[in-house]
Amino acid sequence: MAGIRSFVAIELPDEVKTALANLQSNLKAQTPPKVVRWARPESIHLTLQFLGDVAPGQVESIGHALQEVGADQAPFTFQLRELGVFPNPRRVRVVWVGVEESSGELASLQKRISQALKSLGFEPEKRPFSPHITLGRADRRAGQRDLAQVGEQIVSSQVGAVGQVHVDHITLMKSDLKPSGAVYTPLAIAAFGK
Ligand code: 3AM
Repeated sequence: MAGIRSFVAIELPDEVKTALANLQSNLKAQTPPKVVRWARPESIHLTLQFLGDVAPGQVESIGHALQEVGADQAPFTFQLRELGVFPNPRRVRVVWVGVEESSGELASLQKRISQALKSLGFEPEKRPFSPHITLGRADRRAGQRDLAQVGEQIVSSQVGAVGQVHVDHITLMKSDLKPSGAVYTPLAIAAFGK
């Protein structure tokens, strides 16, 4: 049976999605067209771990593993501030909003998720966790010069505080890749219990 493309995410409240949509509108107005494919505001999230294709029979045990992690987690808050790009301004692939959380709760939550999923056979990402909110991705047809110009514009922008997110659950999300963009659907929710 086909796998279910999945990832673990933090969902964002509607007011933050509205703030991100406004930010995207400003950026769209300031950047050349067809260089960045902007994410649909309603589907913007923070990815904690990408799982790839999951067997349908595994969804329940992943949900349980996440619920155990959530039961031992207290709610916390992070800030969204400023813009950046991956991997660097000359070679833009992802345009993101920065995540600030000084207590270390977010990194420790991500580590516990990755440990719980490792015991179910999902290898942790080799790259260090770099929390961010993807606003858009480089269009495959965009030229290097346009991309470098947008990269420079983004990293020299000063947008300051964009919003605040109170986190009280994590979500196992299904990703359906469609020509018009990925469509995300929650498969399981793990509420924080501490
Ligand atoms: O929320 P962001 O954009 O950071 O980039 C994909 C997205 O993260 C990422 O998983 C999230 C939901 O699609 N993703 C997609 N394919 C991936 C892969 N092969 C991946 N992350 C790591 N490895």
